[in-house]
Amino acid sequence: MNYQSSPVIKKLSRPVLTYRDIPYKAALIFNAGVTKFNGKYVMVFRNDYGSMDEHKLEGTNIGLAYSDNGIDWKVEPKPCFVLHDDEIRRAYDPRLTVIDGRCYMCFAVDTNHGLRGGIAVTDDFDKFEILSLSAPDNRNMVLFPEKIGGYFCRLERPMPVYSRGRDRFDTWLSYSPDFKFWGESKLVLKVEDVPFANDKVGPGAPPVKTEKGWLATFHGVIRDESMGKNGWEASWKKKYYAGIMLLDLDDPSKIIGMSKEPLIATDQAYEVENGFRCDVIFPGGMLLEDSGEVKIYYGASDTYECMATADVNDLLKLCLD
Ligand code: BMA
Repeated sequence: MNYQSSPVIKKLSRPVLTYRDIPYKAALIFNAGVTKFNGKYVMVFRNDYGSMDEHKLEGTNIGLAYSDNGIDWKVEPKPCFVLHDDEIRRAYDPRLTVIDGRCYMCFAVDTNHGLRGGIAVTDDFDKFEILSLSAPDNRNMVLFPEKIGGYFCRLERPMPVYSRGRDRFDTWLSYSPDFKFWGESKLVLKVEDVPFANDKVGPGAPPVKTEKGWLATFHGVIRDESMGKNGWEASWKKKYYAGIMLLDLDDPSKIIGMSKEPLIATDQAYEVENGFRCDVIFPGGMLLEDSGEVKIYYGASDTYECMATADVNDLLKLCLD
């Protein structure tokens, strides 16, 4: 089944950021986190660097860009965050949330002993203090912008292997008093709840507060064994869609409503052709403007960073109808 983007979604006619915009070695620019901090739009983006022409990748870092309007971005001269040592291979897929005037960055970490989810805090995007790294396997973490019931909250996607069979990964919520210790974990969104997923569902952008609830994007993944070559790789058998749901303001483990159709699907040429992994939409940033416009930032085909807009009331309606 080929799903389409919701009619409430307006995509920009081009990616907001590609390797061409980066003043240092860059190839795949995608899965960014975006927020507003100190009066500016800030983006941290994943850069899998190497050669676009030869389809060769050498490493990963996280780059930094600023914007006055959320559409035109200026990239800083060097990457802002790199993790690499004997144990840690790389950090990637950053997400940003401002809490009490400080900027928190969640990220995924590949290590020699599993995939971990990290949380760091920064005031200037130069110095980062790492507050926690989860036990493996867990990642795709996003923080809510305020305490709920006296605790900080994060959505996350652990990866159970023995109990659910291969790749049946659901979205969970955990609480923390201090960003270091996480617990009271609750199951939020199950793969089987989402018609456009048969493989995994994970958090997208950090949730946005509205009068009706926490508006939260997520990714829904369909594995289709009949798919073959669909990008740089010899074979790529998955499609990623962005979905949208509404979580209870006081108990964000409770889903108030969810759109049964994807919010964003691939359709633009740069989303379906010549990418590293085509047909992937991976939302990582969502901003609610005073006008009611919602800006949604997403990685497309693991190759470009893109943006779409929608009206907040249309998004709420999608969740509640
Ligand atoms: C996931 C993550 C994402 C990526 C997606 C599609 O497992 O690795 O970073 O965008 O796969 O390849």
